[in-house]
Amino acid sequence: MKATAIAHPNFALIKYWGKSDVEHNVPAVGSLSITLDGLTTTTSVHFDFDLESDHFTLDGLERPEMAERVSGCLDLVRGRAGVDVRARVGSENDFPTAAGLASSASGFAALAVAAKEALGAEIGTTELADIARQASGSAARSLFGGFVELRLRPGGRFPTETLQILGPAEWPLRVAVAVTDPGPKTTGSTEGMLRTEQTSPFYPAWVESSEADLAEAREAVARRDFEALAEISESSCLKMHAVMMSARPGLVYWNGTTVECLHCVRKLRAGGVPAFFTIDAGPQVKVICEPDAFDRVTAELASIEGVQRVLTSGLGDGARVVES
Ligand code: 2P0
Repeated sequence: MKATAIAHPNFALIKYWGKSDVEHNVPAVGSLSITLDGLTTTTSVHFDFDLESDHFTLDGLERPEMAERVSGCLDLVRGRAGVDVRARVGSENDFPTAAGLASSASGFAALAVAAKEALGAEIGTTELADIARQASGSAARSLFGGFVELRLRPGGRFPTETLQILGPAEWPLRVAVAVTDPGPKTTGSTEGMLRTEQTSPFYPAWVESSEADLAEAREAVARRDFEALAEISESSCLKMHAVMMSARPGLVYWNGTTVECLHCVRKLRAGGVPAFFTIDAGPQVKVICEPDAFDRVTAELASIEGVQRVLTSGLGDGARVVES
């Protein structure tokens, strides 16, 4: 009853921010993302009837503040497998945790896959994505590789459906992450989303406009139209940050270097370099580019004062079992 799985973070190009059902963690908007191959979470789950409670370590340290969410995810898998047994869970990230690098996405995707394997539970892909989504909205997307869409399915068997829309090799874009502050973010995503919903006057407009953004991005991906994807992705990112900033108190995840990076990328694209940015709930700037532009993009980002390091990645596969 032991298995190890790996998963990679994903970065949303059309963003998820807000929940229609907090208790069941149902997103208020669909999202579209790319799964990376460069950063990896490795999670081992060992179910053991001798344990009285679940045990969880992240990068070798006990993290009691995350234990409830981990056990909640395990409960869903245990419920489907019909067994009542506790687990020892060890998770390792080869990149900074909780710094806006989507560690909860890769973490809960790897956890769901490893737990299902360890219990030999018969859970289909759609249902496993739904289990991961309940643990962390973005985690459902890391179950799949390449370009991935999470769609709302009100009234369906599951409230969302997650699917791959293009494989990683079908449009092999590259990603450079300018790390401007590797420390943990000031406000967690769940808290930030609730504050935004409750206090931003622009939140309804954000939700209303998301379907059109998704459709535009989906079409750009289908056509492999880089410029169109760049425009709609930067628009979704900036719109999400605008609605975050309009909460009370406003959520400002950026630092000065974040803004410098954003201008750098815009200048590069205006000069014909195929690159665009996206920024999540943290100050790091993720730059997506065509392979030919990759060296130029990483060199430009590395030269910006305040950029501490540049992580690089291609597009990769979804979460998978590596040992059972
Ligand atoms: C996203 N983010 O689409 C957006 C953009 C951050 C900014 O999904 O509350 O950790 O656990 O469902 O998945 C981060 O949110 O939030 C996120 P919960 P999660 O990638």
